[in-house]
Amino acid sequence: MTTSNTSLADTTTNITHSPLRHDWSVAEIEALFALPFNDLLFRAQTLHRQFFDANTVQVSTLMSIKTGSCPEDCAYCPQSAHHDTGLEKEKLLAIENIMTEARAAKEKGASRFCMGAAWRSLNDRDVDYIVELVSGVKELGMETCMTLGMLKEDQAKTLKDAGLDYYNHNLDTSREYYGDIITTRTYDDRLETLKHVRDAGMNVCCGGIVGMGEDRSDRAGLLYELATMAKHPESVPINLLVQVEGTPLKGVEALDSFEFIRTIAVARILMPASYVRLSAGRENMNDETQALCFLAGANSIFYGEKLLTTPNPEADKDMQLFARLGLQTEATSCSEA
Ligand code: SAM
Ligand code: DTB
Ligand code: SF4
Repeated sequence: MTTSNTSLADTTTNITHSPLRHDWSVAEIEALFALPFNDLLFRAQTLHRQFFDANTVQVSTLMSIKTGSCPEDCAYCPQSAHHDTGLEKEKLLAIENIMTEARAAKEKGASRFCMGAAWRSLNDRDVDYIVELVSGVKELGMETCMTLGMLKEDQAKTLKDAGLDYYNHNLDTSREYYGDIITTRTYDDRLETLKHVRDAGMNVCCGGIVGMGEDRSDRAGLLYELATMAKHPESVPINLLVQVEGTPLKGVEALDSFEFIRTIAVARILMPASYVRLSAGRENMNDETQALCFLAGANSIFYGEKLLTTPNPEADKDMQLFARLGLQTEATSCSEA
């Protein structure tokens, strides 16, 4: 049998000595996707072990600090004001309520607390509140992550000075497919915020969603954008679309589980030093699929019964799965950017 692997051989065999690559081509990435499943997983797991403890998973708990009525039209999102999803919208929550959730998350074993707001962009009038929140959660000894929409350069610096460890801002899909999913802001808007985050010295958390009706070339295109950044995102969340009634993507054909696992494996190979997070969508995955994701190099999850607005597996269920797989949770993973 002929394979297209030969041209890829030296991209992952000499891994101990090779620096991280930032010059991937879409064709090379598509060739990785096309590898026999066992070869792909073996390659991803081998590389994973060069950079990480293969039996340790970082766990982050997510909380929505401002829910619903977002002006953006993201076709996947239950929080967009453009879609009638029946979601109860909420005002920005009181800091003490958020701190109570953060303490509970810490007690259950989360090392990072991620806070999300259904905003197009951070408004200057909310910056003091956000800064106070970051300091409060940091004082608990947890890492902090925020996802608040677009940031200006000075806002990114202020968040960094406040001690924010990570900023999450996803590219979501390929540049080509993006316009089918979101029309109210551009791919370049997203990249500009990511530049501000990187320049301010924060860790970048950037990934996307699969299972939105895109094809494999779009999944490769998303990973291409991430893997060719001058510095890879420290954290790469791979979300499987959570289909929500009332969103335009409700009813789209479900992605084959093996294709999801392949996406994780390719992300691991392209960005071997980054945390690859098995993100939204675990509620609809069986234990075996999740185990294969860990084998493919996923080493981070969202932990706790809720994502932002949709359900996530119960913490106890995740702990049982970790015990069955002999996985440990990581105490802290924060590296200074
Ligand atoms: N409004 C901010 C923004 O869009 O950057 C922050 C919050 S937004 C909900 C954060 C991310 O959640 C999105 O970029 C998207 O990748 C993910 N997301 C939202 N709805 C989702 C869904 N139904 N399934 C999977 N991921 C989803
Ligand atoms: C990310 O990549 N996934 C998280 C987090 N970053 C903010 C959000 C998932 C949201 C899933 C739909 C919901 O619960 O509203
Ligand atoms: Fe708003 Fe973010 Fe949802 Fe898009 S993904 S609609 S920007 S909350």
